Amino acid sequence: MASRISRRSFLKLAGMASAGVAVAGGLGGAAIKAAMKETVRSGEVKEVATFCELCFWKCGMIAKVQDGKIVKLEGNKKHPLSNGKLCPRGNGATGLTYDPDRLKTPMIRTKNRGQEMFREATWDEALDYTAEKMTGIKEKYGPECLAFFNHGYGASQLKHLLQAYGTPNIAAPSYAQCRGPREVAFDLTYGEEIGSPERVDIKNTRMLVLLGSHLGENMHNTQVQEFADAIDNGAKIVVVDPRFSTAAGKADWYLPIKAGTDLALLLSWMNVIINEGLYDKEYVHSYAFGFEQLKAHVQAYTPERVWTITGIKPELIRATAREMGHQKPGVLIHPGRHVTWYGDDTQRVRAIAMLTALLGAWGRKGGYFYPGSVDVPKVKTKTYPTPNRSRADLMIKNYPLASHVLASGLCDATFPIPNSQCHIRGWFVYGTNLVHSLPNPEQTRRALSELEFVVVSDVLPMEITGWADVILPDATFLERHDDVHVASWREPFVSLRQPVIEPMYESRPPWWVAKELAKRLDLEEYFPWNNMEEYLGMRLENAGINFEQLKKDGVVTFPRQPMYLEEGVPPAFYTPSGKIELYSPRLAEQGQDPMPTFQHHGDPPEGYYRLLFGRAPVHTFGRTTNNPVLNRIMDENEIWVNRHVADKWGLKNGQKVILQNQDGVKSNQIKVKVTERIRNDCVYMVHGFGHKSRGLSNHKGADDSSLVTKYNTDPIMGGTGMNVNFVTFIA
Ligand SMILES: Nc1nc2c(c(=O)[nH]1)N[C@H]1C(S)=C(S)[C@@H](COP(=O)(O)OP(=O)(O)OC[C@H]3O[C@@H](n4cnc5c(=O)[nH]c(N)nc54)[C@H](O)[C@@H]3O)O[C@H]1N2
Ligand SMILES: Nc1nc2c(c(=O)[nH]1)N[C@H]1C(S)=C(S)[C@@H](COP(=O)(O)OP(=O)(O)OC[C@H]3O[C@@H](n4cnc5c(=O)[nH]c(N)nc54)[C@H](O)[C@@H]3O)O[C@H]1N2
Ligand code: SF4
Ligand SMILES: [Mo]
Repeated sequence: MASRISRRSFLKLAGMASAGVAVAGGLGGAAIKAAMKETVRSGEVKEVATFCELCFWKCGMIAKVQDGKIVKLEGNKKHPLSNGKLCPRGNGATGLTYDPDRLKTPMIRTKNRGQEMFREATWDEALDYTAEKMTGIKEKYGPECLAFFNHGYGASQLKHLLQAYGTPNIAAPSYAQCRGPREVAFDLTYGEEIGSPERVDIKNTRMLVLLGSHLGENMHNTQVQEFADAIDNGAKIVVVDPRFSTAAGKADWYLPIKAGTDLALLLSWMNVIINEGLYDKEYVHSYAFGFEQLKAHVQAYTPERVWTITGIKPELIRATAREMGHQKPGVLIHPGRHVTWYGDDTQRVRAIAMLTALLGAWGRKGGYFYPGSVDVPKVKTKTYPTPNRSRADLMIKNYPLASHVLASGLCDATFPIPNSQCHIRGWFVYGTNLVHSLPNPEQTRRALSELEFVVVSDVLPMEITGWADVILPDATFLERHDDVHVASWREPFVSLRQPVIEPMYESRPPWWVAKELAKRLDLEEYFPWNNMEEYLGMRLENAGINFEQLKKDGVVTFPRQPMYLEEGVPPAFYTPSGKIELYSPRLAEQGQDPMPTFQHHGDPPEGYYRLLFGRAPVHTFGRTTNNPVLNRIMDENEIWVNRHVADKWGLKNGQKVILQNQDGVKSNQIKVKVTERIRNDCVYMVHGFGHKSRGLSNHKGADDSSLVTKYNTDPIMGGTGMNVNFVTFIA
């Protein structure tokens, strides 16, 4: 077990050591600083407040602009998600805006789809062509046959356009490939989703339990800052991970679990907590439903039996369970975010929700709080048409509990399905590199070849843009207005994105594209404003928010409301029974197991290792791995290999290998990292490297998604569990 390190050294590891001194801060600060100070500037420095989009956390940011160039980015001290700090990616966001590889003009395909051959086009040409194809699909097949894939805040006005056009088939990979199972699991148990930013009281917790969630590598700014606070406050920390993560270095207990067995551990913890009477009896008695069934259900999961499943010794299972009982109710079993691991993910996260209930930690200080909210209604426009056909991803039929459309489901529906109501004919893609984010990329490429029309809005020539018929070069977040971010949080707040500089090249903001397309699609009535500033003015005025002040401050916060049951929040649970549902009648009705039951996920065959993947502090998926500023810090990924495994294969640190998965698919070359910090039955890499697109400068490293040919579908909500692939070394 590693010794505990201090808050400062933790923040330093995570690259955020310098409170407020953003650009020079922490990991690689000097490199970022060097990259941004290439030219000496003399003009006045102007400060513009906005919020970051290098990931989806939306931290408040202050940009310093001199002679029309962004010279520095800092965290906004007034913004509750940044508290004056940005993570290393936010610090290096100018690397995106000033990336020489950026898409500079609209383009139209000249050769076969997927061959990455385009000619430059004018905006009029690109928009006329897109509108003509959209009209064609609507007339020939119906508007439902156009799917809109999106990720990120820039999509809001385009989403409005596509809803006005009449398609219900709107999806992001952040649901079925990320947090969908978590939202469904908590909704089934408490009648409420977790949402983002997560309602987790990390800074006040007495005990933090992380299953996978690799805070410190997963750099969601506020959570990393609060993790450091928790360390400072002496919170007990348990990290469960087959890999000794950055967070594991801070743990009192590190549990090197066999991948895919967390559900057994969770059930065993509940076994100990119930059998030793360590649960919050009053809370469970007053608010929960199905305790007796749960008690009976967990009897099979004794620590001795679960040891043989997870590899975690019974005394360690008992010691950590007892500590939870001792520290309750201020215990946070973190719900995770990227939870699509093995296909039974809703059940695993339900076990997290149930353990939380036993500890009385939902609605309690140090557990899950009730976030305050503020109402900022959207500007009213004409009502959207009602689609004639149901969502094409078939989820209404197969996954009635899914609360959002499944991106993977829309991809499936691009192939003709017998008796299907809707067969997708066109894709409108905004800010998502589907070839790298959906499982089984070969199937995604086949879907892309089948389509009648593909339009992609992006900022870089990514893999997905290579498949477009029309490419629309988006302005980066530092060059545009988007809709306001209305956030539920301890203190609810409203945050503004506004342009820091003018859009470079021929790039244009998405709200402008939406409005221009609306003109061509006869949908102008839905856009009764001339520009985004006018739209925002209308929206904010309706909500009584001073726009001029917001432009200056970047954020307006509203008073903190009671957050905990102990502060008087009424104990309301929005399930059908009005109670916390430990036993789930809704799952039983759907023919699903009303209680989470552990299932084996198979062991790797001889000579193969389970492929795991995650995040690096300085990158966000593949969207930053071409960023010249961030690449000065890390420009390729490595494959983590246990020392004994490396010895067996004769692999040396730094040597390059090719990985091959169970279906014979090979990766690019990737450097070996020989380490004791991972179990010997799995290997690990950071997701997002190994780009193949010709227009990008950085092709280094390997791409995990090409090896994810297999996935297990979550029977409850259709999420795609992707940690089920095995790889071996072939060179
Ligand atoms: N720097 C950075 N931060 C990010 C992002 C980014 O791209 N870059 N992306 C953001 C997004 S969208 C998301 S969803 C989150 C994702 O971040 P998390 O929700 O933290 O992601 P996970 O997939 O849970 O975490 C990967 C970790 O899980 C471990 N793991 C793999 N299999 C198992 C298992 O079976 N059991 C256990 N206990 N552990 C396992 C891996 O070893 C690795 O340490 O990060 C967010 N933050
Ligand atoms: N194999 C594998 N698959 C995964 C994951 C994994 O770890 N491994 N993680 C899963 C998770 S947690 C998530 S949330 C999803 C994320 O999946 P995606 O959202 O698809 O993430 P990226 O692959 O980074 O693709 C982002 C795309 O948006 C573009 N982009 C960036 N900024 C802008 C902008 O301002 N405007 C426009 N128009 N485009 C922009 C980028 O250039 C890039 O093409 O992937 C999921 N899929
Ligand atoms: S966590 Fe980092 S990349 Fe994400 S929004 Fe905040 S500063 Fe930007
Ligand atoms: Mo995600």
